Amino acid sequence: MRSKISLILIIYLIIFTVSIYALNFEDINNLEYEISAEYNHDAEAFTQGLEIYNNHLYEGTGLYGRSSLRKIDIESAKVLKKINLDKKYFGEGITILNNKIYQLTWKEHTAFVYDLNFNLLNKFEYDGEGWGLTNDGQYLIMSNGSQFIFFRDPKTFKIIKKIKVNINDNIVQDINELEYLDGFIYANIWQKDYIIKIDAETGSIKAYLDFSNLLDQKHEDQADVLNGIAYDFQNKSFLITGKLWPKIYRVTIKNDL
Ligand code: DDQ
Ligand code: CA
Repeated sequence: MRSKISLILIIYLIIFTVSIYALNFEDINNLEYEISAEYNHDAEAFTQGLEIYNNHLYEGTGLYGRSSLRKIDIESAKVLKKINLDKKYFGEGITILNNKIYQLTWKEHTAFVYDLNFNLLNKFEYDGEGWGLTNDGQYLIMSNGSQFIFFRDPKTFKIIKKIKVNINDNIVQDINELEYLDGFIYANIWQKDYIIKIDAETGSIKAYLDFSNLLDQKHEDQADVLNGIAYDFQNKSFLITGKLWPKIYRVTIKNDL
């Protein structure tokens, strides 16, 4: 009996190891980028959501007792508006659609909806965890720490469809902060130093950006990982940061065809 259990365990271990190795990024495009500017970022902000709307940066932060929603002037890093969430909520991804700000919570099954002045308009309840949030102009697009990304109706929060994030059919989990642009979803993977570019129809990963060279510029901690992607339409570039990072970086992709 004991040996049967250990045999099963060994088989699982082999399958697990093989699936990890299958996740090599050799087949997919490593996008070159340039960091054209850097801005200050509140190193107390545990970044869980990042988006640009009408040339202002909006940020949602996490941790119990420190969760907030902020409107920020990019150049000066000045916080123009801020509300704190009740300490029972761990704030997660944010996105703005039809002049409404949506903010997820990690394990509290609650999404908050605010107007652009941060007045609370509505709340939705959902199953499971809340991680990243973005939108394609029609649907809210949400991650929950799994390999799935869900498209939800912004009026009802109902799930319309889901995609499975994968490289050549090997699933990729821990999908975190998101940013939708032109048919693709750019995503952080929790505790990984790269951003992946996902086909929003199929879930297949088409390319990635490697930010491991930015690592020495952040704190040395397991929690302060790369997280936060916001597309800046005016400057055709992304702003990226991490949880508790002192800087936000402007990233322009060079070889994206
Ligand atoms: N999530 O972003 C992966 C969804 C949640 C991460 C929560 C990590 C909590 C760590 C607390 C560290 C305190 C500085
Ligand atoms: Ca984002």
